[in-house]
Amino acid sequence: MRLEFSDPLRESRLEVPVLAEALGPVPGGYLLRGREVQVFAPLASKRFFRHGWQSWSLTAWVDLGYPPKPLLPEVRRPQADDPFLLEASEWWGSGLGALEGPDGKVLLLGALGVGSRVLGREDLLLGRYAEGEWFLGYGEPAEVFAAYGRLLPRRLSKGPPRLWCSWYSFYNRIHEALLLEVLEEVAGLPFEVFQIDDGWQRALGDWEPNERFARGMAFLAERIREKGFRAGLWLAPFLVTPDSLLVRAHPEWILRDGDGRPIPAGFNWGKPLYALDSGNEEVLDHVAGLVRKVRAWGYDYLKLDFLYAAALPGAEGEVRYCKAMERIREEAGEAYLLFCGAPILASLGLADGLRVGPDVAPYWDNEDRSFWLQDPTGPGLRNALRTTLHRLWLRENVQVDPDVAFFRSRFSLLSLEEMRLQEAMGEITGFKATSDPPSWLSPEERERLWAFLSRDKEVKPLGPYRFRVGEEVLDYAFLL
Ligand code: 9PG
Repeated sequence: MRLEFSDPLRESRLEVPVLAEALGPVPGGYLLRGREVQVFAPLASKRFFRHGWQSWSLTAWVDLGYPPKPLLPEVRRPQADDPFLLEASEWWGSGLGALEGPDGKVLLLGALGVGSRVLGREDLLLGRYAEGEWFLGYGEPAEVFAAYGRLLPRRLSKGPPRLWCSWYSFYNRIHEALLLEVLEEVAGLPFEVFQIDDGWQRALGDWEPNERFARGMAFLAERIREKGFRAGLWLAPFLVTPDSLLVRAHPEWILRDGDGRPIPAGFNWGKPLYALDSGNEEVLDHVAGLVRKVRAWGYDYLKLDFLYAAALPGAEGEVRYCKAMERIREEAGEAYLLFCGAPILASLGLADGLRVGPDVAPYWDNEDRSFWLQDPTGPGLRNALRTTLHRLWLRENVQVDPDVAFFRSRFSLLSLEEMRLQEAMGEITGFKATSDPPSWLSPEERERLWAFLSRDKEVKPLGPYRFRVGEEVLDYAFLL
């Protein structure tokens, strides 16, 4: 069958042969159905929009003239992307894919449900799916992505948060006295949330305070609320390390392959990572109990991290992921849920906030990792900005988190210009976070942080990678 896209204003017409069941036109394109759909693009495309699986996974226009490079080391693949995408010899994306024509118009094939992948070749988009519906759109990129987004689940919570998060200053070296000190420093700044990140728990899997939090987590939540903030806490509910008490108590809760071997969930902190089986009802009861516990401690902003673990081995696990996250959503009630390391499309409608890029860091790029290890998911402003920029079209569906902005020159390799690019991303998304303790800032830096938190600048898009933010024009095209 041939689908016709016409643009009456410019008198252009494109006929696209497709192999799929067509369900009819929708604004901006057509609905298709099929476990496999093939779209024969008459565009001779050089570039493919490669959409990564989860928050940290590469999302960018890639050059079809070069095959994807294998990310190294192999043990880190499960935490970088849908492992299938990283092992394929051709360019596949998660959930959607688009080809760019010579005139800059794009042809986009995107799934409306979960659990799909899209292959891109110069003249083909091939979508694979357990079952379900697809959107096929053609036209100006901003319009096509917007038309697709309108068909995806939405959950827009009240005002994106302004928060202080402990990670990008102290990493996991946090302790009670230190956080109480920072709490004194930030009191009076217009933050809404004070979020404790990784470092408070005994082990991944053992979600009780470690010896550095002697008075417990409820005590800290109370101190945080006394200062007028909401208390936020980091959890990785489906991730475990083999040395946790949980794994020793419940080895049967680990996600395993047909031969009974644990399905690898990655490697970090010098340890292999495993996933809890999100298809196991006992695991879901346990995770729901964890959410209930931290809510009872007084935390109503939860950063739920490494959520891809609940969807492994990849796209195939997304239906299971959605059920697990629905359960968490129910248990969490009114709490704000920030999903991180999370399968993107499968999180829509469930998350209040969604991290849409890799971690930032107080440096631009770690070239050893991005170049020699061919890993575009490592921490650094360059990787974070690149993927975030290519997911801004999701702003109509969920509050997108571009990760924290830096204001400090202390303990940082970032230039002022680089910091500005990240700060402006906070304005563009409305999600305003930092990890800088005010005591690390010079008076001018503190002034900038104050201004960032206390008023929103006017944002005007000037092109896909150019924005006017207040008085400033920011151009991100150089980093692509
Ligand atoms: C805490 C951090 C912060 C951060 C999250 C997440 O091994 N890894 O591949 C890996 C990736 C990301 C990562 C940590 C490890 O960062 O994005 O904001 O909460 O966890 O550990």
